[in-house]
Formats: sequence, structure tokens, C-alpha cells
Amino acid sequence: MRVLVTGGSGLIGSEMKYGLKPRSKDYDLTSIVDVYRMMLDYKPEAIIHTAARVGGVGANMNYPADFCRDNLFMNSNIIDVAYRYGVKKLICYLSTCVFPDDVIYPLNEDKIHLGPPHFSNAPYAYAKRMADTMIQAYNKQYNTAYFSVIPTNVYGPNDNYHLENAHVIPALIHKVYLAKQNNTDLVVWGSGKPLREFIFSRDVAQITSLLLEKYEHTKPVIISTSYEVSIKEIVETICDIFNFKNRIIFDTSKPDGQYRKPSDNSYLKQIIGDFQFTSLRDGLQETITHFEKNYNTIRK
Ligand code: GFB
Repeated sequence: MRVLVTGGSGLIGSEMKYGLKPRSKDYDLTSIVDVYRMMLDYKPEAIIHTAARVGGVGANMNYPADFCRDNLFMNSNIIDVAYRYGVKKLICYLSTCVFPDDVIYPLNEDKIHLGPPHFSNAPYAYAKRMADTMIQAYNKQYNTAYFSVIPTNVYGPNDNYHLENAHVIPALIHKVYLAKQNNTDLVVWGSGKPLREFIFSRDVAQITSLLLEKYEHTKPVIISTSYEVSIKEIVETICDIFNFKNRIIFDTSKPDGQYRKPSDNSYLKQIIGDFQFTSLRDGLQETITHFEKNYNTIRK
């Protein structure tokens, strides 16, 4: 099957071991004209749509309009043009930040719309929720069989390591690297108390391929290790891998974001069976090794 991967050089897309990978400099997915041109050029039978405007809590709070607009445009263009070109399979990516902030835990696929998302990334979260709403509407009206997946916080080598806009793990890796190089203290945002579930990008890519092959329904699927750690534990693990010994300062003037978003991966396990997730320590080690080796060329 001719599979097209959008975001093919990104955090998840780069870990897909197959598929046609149009470059974002050749096709602007926020433009429906470019998306039509991409379909004509590649004629895919399936699309794994990993491309998105993403960022951490800081970027989401500083650029809510960009996050809302670009993701709404990209997702609606891909979903609509995929249908019009008879694409058989389409997978879109949501994120566990789409879930309501005030909800009974654990998060599962039936709870997405039970209340507003956390304020720190609501515009992005609503744009991502809309992708699944639109997919379900197309499946109902046009009998397509598209579905979305809902990963927890994804990390891995090909991330964006921007100090202000990146997600927590790449931002901290970059910060510890610089603090060690300049022999300074490390400043971490927030209290360190919030909890997160982290999943390695290669695991998300492998699970996506299994779902493309096996999944015959259209209900969204959470992709999660269902293993929570605190931000403080993440900081300590990254510092340990770098052998960083200077002081760690928690700057509580910076946002903590959502306190936690514990997700239930039982539906995923029903579909693909047991999965051997990459351990956080191993994933962080591989990511840090990649970061140090490619410092001059990575996105930062
Ligand atoms: O990955 P992150 O920025 O976003 O993680 P979310 C934020 C948590 O990490 C907060 C702490 O508790 C921050 O206080 N943190 C500590 C830091 N130091 C830093 C730092 O240097 N940079 C960053 N970024 N955080 C995101 C959503 O929420 O989750 C996205 O905003 C997306 O849209 C992503 O859904 C998966 O986990 O809070």
C-alpha cells in the first residue's frame, strides 16, 4: 500500500521506517492548494498524518493563535482532501493534553469531550479535538474509516530542542547541556511536582504501524505507557545521565501546566497485545547521545 507520512522528518515521522515523506518546504499543509498538489504528486492509499505545530507549555501559552490556526488548517485540509482523493486509511494524531482538566482518572477514549482542556494549551487542544470530531463526521457521512491516535508526551532524538518553545524533555536536555558546558546552575520551570507519562518516539512509530495493519474500527486509540513520573524525577534522571552536579533551581514563576494526565492504555493492548515500551532511562540515554553528537545540526 502506498503510505504517505506527513511530518516525515519530525519527532515521530522520522521514526517511521517506510512511507513516502514529502518535505514541509515543498508543501505547506496549511494551504489546501498545496495539499491537493501533494495528493496529485504522491497518490497515496494511506496517510499517517504526524505533521503539526507543536510545542511545550511555554510555546502554547505564548502563541495560542498560531497553534490553534495552523493545526485546524492542516488537519482539516488533510482529512478533507484525503476523502476527496479516495485515500483508504488515514491516521491523525491528537495528544493527551486534549482531555478535560477536571475529570475522573484515568483518562480513556470516552472522556475526550467531557469538559474543557487545561487553560495552558486549550486552543491547541481544541484544534486537536476537532481533528477527531471531523474524522467521525466524515466516517458517518462519507463512510470513510479514518481514526485518530492519542499519544502521551512523546520524546526522542528528532525533537525540537528550543530552550523556550520545546517540550519539557528536549528543553531540559538542552539546558543541562549548556549548564554543564558553562558550569552554571540549572533552572527548571515550575515546582517539579506535576506528573507526566512519556513515550519514546520510536515506540509511537512502531505502534502506529501495528494499528495501520490491525485496527479496523474508528474510535480513537490512546498510545501510552500508562507510567507516570514527576518532572522532578525527569530532571534528576537527565542530570544523572549528564553527570551534572551543580544546583537545580525550580523557578515557580514559570507555569506548571496541567498537574497530571494519567491515561489508560488497555484499549491499545486489546488491539495490539502486549508491547515492550522503551524504558525512560534507555530512551533518555539514546536521546541525549543523539543530541550531543548532532548538536550543530539539530532543531534548537
Ligand atoms: O512538555 P511540556 O512543556 O508541556 O511540560 P505539557 C511542561 C511541564 O514541564 C510543566 C515543566 O510542569 C513545566 O513546569 N518544565 C520544567 C518545563 N522545566 C521546563 C522547561 O524548561 N520547558 C518546558 N517546556 N517545561 C504539552 C502541551 O503540555 O503536552 C502540548 O502544551 C502537547 O500541546 C504536549 O500536548 C504533549 O506536558 O504541560
